[in-house]
Amino acid sequence: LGQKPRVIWLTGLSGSGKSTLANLLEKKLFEEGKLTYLLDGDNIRHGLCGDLGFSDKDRVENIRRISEVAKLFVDSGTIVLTAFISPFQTDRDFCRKLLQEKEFVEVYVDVPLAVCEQRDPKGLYKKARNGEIKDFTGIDSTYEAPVNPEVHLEYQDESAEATAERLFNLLNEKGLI
Ligand code: GGZ
Repeated sequence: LGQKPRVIWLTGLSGSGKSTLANLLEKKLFEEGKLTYLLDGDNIRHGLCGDLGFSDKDRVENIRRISEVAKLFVDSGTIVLTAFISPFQTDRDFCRKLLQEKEFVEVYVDVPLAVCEQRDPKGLYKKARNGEIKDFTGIDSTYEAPVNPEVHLEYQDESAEATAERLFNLLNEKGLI
């Protein structure tokens, strides 16, 4: 296929734009003739992980299953993009350890909580503040920012398209895709 199978793992708060960026990145990779697969809440949380909620324990299991699936896709030669909050460093490290060196690319989509809360595209932060949703990441559930990500992507005051382009270029420059 002439491509480097790997996992591009986006982590960040709810509303940070992970899914949007992953979709735009996937488009760019497709244009380059790469075989990709995007894992996100839409195709994971309704099916494979439909039995899981948002307790710490369920999030750990969610990320464990996603990691195992991602590994299978990498075995098949695919570039996997994932877009999950994945709040815990140990769980992201679990996926890293499942893979070979350089096959796990951790991308920190760094958007301050206040900005995510301002964007609030689904009104979930408002509900979390009202107590209608509990265990909400950043409000009453922990988010551990990556300790040493391959890419630290700050994303504010810029369009999704421009940010995705910046991400694509960063990955290219670092030889990660
Ligand atoms: C965080 C929640 C919660 C709670 C529902 N906490 O912005 P979204 O809607 O589209 O993305 C969030 C998504 C998070 O699912 P993940 O599978 O990525 O989470 S994790 O990696 O932590 O397992 C949000 C929605 O689900 N959502 N309740 N309590 N996000």
